[in-house]
Amino acid sequence: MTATAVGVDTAFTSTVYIGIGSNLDGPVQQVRSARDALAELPNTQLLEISPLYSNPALGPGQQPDYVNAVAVIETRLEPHALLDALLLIEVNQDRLRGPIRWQPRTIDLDVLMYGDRTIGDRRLTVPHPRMHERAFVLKPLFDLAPDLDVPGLGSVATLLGRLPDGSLRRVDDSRDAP
Ligand code: A4P
Ligand code: MG
Repeated sequence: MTATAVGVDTAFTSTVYIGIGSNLDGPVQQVRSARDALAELPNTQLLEISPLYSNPALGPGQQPDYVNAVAVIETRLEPHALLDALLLIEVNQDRLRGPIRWQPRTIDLDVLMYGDRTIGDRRLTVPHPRMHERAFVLKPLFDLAPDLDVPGLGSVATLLGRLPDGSLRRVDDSRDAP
């Protein structure tokens, strides 16, 4: 059963929030492409994507600004299968990985939250370990789910309230992507 055709039986699904970021090769279009790819995942339904926000890169050297957003899905994919699917979407969008951390990238897809589960193994840490420090994650997450609690960390609203969000600029997504 595919999500797009008949929906996903929510008795067996988890609600998952995915962080989306891009600062290379047309970031707005990259985010749109990732959204479309999420909508095509098997046993998954894309519920909503947040507004898009442009903001300065966190990382080494001079980098282009990022466009960030958060998507919420209902999925029957288990966490590691979902991670594999996200990595494949990244590959399909020409994501290259170099030796330096936090280099510019065409697309980055992070599992921010997987239901109320906490996961900590070699491949996956959930909730995402840096999400509570980042307005470019918390603001779009708040837009989607203002009452959400992050397991072990507190409410999104409280976490966001602790951070300056002055550097986030909402992208007008109705226009053609640059
Ligand atoms: N991994 C572990 N937990 C997770 C998770 N919850 N979601 C592992 C996704 N992956 C997770 O990721 C490295 C490995 O993390 C994966 O293979 C997976 O097994 P990566 O995508 O290859 O590398 P990365 O994203 O550069 O690494 P890192 O340290 O996770 O970076 P972040 O925290 O994702 O930050 N500035 C702005 N303005 N906006 C951004 O979106 N993003 C980053 C990357 C830096 N600066 C940014 C932004
Ligand atoms: Mg990543």
